[in-house]
Amino acid sequence: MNSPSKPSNTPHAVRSATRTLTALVVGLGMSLAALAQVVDGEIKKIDADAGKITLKHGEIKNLDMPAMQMSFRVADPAWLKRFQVGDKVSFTADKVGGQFTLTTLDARK
Ligand SMILES: [Cu+2]
Repeated sequence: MNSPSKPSNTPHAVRSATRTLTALVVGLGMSLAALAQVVDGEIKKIDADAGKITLKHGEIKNLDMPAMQMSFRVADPAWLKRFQVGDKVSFTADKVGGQFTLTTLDARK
């Protein structure tokens, strides 16, 4: 009664996350993922209606961009709800359809 945890939970969750990540990377195109550099940032604003997240970010070498604060479109709309203002994140960004877009976004520990 006191031990409801199942040993199979963790491997399943990891497998699930890996599958999701793989689908995301394939969906975005491997060339973008291969070129993009992981950058540290902090979330300053989330505009769910516009599908944009404003980040204060470090230098983004693959976009030839110095550190600044700016807004990005998001590759996955779920991020608009998963993250909060003040969250420290690491991300990759690229130009997709002429607009600066976050192609990956993860909480930073
Ligand atoms: Cu910028």
